[in-house]
Amino acid sequence: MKRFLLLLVVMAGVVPLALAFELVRFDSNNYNTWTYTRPGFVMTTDVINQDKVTLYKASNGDYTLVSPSIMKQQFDSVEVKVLGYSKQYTSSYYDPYLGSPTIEIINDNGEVLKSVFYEFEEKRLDHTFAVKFDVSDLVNGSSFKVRLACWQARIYDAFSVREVIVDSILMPGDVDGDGSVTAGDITVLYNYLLNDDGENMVVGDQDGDGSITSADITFVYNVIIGG
Ligand SMILES: [Ca+2]
Ligand SMILES: [Ca+2]
Repeated sequence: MKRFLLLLVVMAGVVPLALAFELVRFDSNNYNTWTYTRPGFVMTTDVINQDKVTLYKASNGDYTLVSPSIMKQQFDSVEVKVLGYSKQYTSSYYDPYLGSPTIEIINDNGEVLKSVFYEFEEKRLDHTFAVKFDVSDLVNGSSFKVRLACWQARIYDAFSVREVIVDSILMPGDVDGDGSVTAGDITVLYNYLLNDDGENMVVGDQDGDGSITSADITFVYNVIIGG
């Protein structure tokens, strides 16, 4: 064990401040598992690229975009990054406030767990923004979805969604998700490497290089000695 720790010290390097892992994505190449509640509308790569996935309040209901189910794992927060367009922004009818989207975390029954109204202040074509949600109160292993809506928008204020990326934000080094970084996190990784059963442990890839190796143990060790 002493030699093991010595190896860790030798491998010590720079510790990034935050870790983010992509959970789900919506764009013209990744949309099949997303739900767009617009009757008769067929979502294709072309219609997404033409900014036709518009969110607004229609006479036959609200057009919303909902992510697939996301399993809550060992992470405390998620970041929802959105790129979209307001094509009617030069119209005198266009009101950026009305076209502002609401981003929600909902459960599988559609009940709202968290909600943020992201206010657009400028009349402009493109809107890029990110909203962070604390999901530490959700039980690990439970599932949730992300819903985007423009509850107040009319057709003139519609917001078209081009891209949505939902990232999990991890506390660097907290492999077991207990809220602190301790030797226990190294033990979890160490045991994983010893008994590699081929299962995917997303949070184990602490340095984000795509695989779980001794470098990830080093990463956690650096967090401990650095903090
Ligand atoms: Ca921990
Ligand atoms: Ca790694």
